Amino acid sequence: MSEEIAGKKDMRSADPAAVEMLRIADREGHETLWERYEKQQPQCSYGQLGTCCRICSMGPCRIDPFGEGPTHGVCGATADTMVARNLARMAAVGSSSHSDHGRKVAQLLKAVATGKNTDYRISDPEKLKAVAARLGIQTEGRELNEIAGEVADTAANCFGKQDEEPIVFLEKYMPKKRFERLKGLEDSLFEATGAKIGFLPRGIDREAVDILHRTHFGCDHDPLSLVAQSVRCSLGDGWGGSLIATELQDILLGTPSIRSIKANLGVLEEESVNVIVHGHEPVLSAKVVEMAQLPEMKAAAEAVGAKRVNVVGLCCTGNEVLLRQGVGIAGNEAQSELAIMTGAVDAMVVDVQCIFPALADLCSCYHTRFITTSEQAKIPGALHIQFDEHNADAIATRIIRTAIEAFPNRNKAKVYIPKHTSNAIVGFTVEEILKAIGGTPQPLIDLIVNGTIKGVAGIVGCNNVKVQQDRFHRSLTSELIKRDILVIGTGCWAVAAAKAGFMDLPARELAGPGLRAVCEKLGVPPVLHMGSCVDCSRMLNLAGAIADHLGADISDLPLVGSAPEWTTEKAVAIGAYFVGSGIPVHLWPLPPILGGPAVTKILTQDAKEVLGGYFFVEEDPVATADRMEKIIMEKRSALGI
Ligand code: XCC
Ligand code: SF4
Repeated sequence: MSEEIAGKKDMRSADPAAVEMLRIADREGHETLWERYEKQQPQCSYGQLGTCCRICSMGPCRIDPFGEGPTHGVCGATADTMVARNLARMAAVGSSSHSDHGRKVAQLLKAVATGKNTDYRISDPEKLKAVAARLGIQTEGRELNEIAGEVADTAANCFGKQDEEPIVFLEKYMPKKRFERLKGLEDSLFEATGAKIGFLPRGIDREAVDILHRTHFGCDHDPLSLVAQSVRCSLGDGWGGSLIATELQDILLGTPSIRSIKANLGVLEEESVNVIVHGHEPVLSAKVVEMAQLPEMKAAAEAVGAKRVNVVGLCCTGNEVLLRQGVGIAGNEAQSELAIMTGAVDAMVVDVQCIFPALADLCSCYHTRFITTSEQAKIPGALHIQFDEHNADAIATRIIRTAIEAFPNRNKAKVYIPKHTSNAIVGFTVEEILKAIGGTPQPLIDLIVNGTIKGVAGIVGCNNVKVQQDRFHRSLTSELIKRDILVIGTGCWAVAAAKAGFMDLPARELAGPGLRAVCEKLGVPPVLHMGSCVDCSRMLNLAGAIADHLGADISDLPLVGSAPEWTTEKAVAIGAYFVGSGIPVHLWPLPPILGGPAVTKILTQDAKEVLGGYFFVEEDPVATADRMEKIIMEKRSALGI
């Protein structure tokens, strides 16, 4: 390979561990997402602009936004209708993924409360009581199981209730001013137009089904109405499904506390049986971690010549076990294939979401067992070990034994583990943040008011092959902390930030003087890991706690969001519920909306007035940081600080 090509190929990732592994991939002739992406070029520009429709069988129809060719689909649909319908469906799918995860946790809590499940227990009674109190559920003089049963029923009701009232979780958790604003918006739009447009979700499932209905052939064609429903459905995710997942997982698996972990491929151990847990639902992965520590598992590993069973995480299931059990994390989304190529992974165990089907073929080139476990995520070529939370201990044990059995088949000569790991201090839940600053949001508010910290940026989301892996995450994060903006976040961004060392104490040196001083005083890094994708609800809760404490709306606060390498429909839902909650959100790569001028205007301009939150796009990390800082400064001056 010429030096120039090699140099270009190294531009696939900003993470040195990934770059090392990609060189191995090239040498061994393994295709990764980067090569498959090349083969997809040029990608369909109608798809990129959002102006293709295949909702009915008279299509597919497409509209050239530059005015060459047809201006309407066969049914007469405009480009804006197509864009808005496609966007709404993305929000519905994203919300459904998070929320269906939340539903399962609610069902598990109910099963534990009624004694039907004995593999799990109420690990955090304090959190249970706090959630119950928030929901207005009586706790005094009641058994824990009784309270848990009622919390679970209340959660279940948010999914399936049939009346027109907003779901209880949203009503009780959303700051008062925001709730009133959305309610007022519904009323004023009705007065102005005579048409019903809703923002407050009536049922988590219902709002997703509503989108499936209204985007059926021949229903809603109005961009504003479709965008509003996308926001409503997404709010049902952020303040409903995702929030339920977070809160109830804390009750069942424990509320995370601040701790140190290691991040990057170097967490794999050459002499141990390595099991990677990948996906999103910690109900299984927490068990795999727990069972791996049993003495008989260690003995079984030793019997095949290994030191121990080393469970590590990837993506958001990784974030979950990292937060609660201190497990190391091997990487984010774009690293899943690279981890297998170390030749040191004995089993990759996956549950749902963000799992490349390419992993099946790749694992077959190694001794690695690729184990699917969810009814909702089966992949041809994988070994399926059906997970059942009522038999969790036994199934987790079987998974670990499968990995141990694979270990002797490792081709030791081919094992290569990049030595990179970074230390990361993680586990900044709202509870932990408040504890660290003395119990109320006031000290944080004071720091913002006196300008020591200018504001807070929440960064979320994925890796995207269209952006050099982790580059946007890294540059944007460092630019923001340099400007005395506290950075919090979740998901694959959090893994990128951990790998880059931003979550370790020395990263304070990279922060501006104000933020640095605060971090030194509190003994925390300038960049805070708040969890997995569903834990974006923790960011909403933090924003809500500050807003309620001040009697303000979230949209008044110097807060801003970004999804700089977003990939999935879940990221669309997250972006939409941030915007619906009053937070301006940066996106890159371009969302597929630009072919619809009315939709683009609603999301990037009109929303600012109506919701307080809005989207903006920007390709360059420094320019993005400039823009985010400007937004924060505008909010500050509006507050008179
Ligand atoms: Fe998936 Fe949550 Fe995105 Fe990563 S960050 S690629 S959604 S794993 Ni939410
Ligand atoms: Fe074409 Fe209309 Fe059918 Fe879409 S719904 S495929 S625009 S005819």
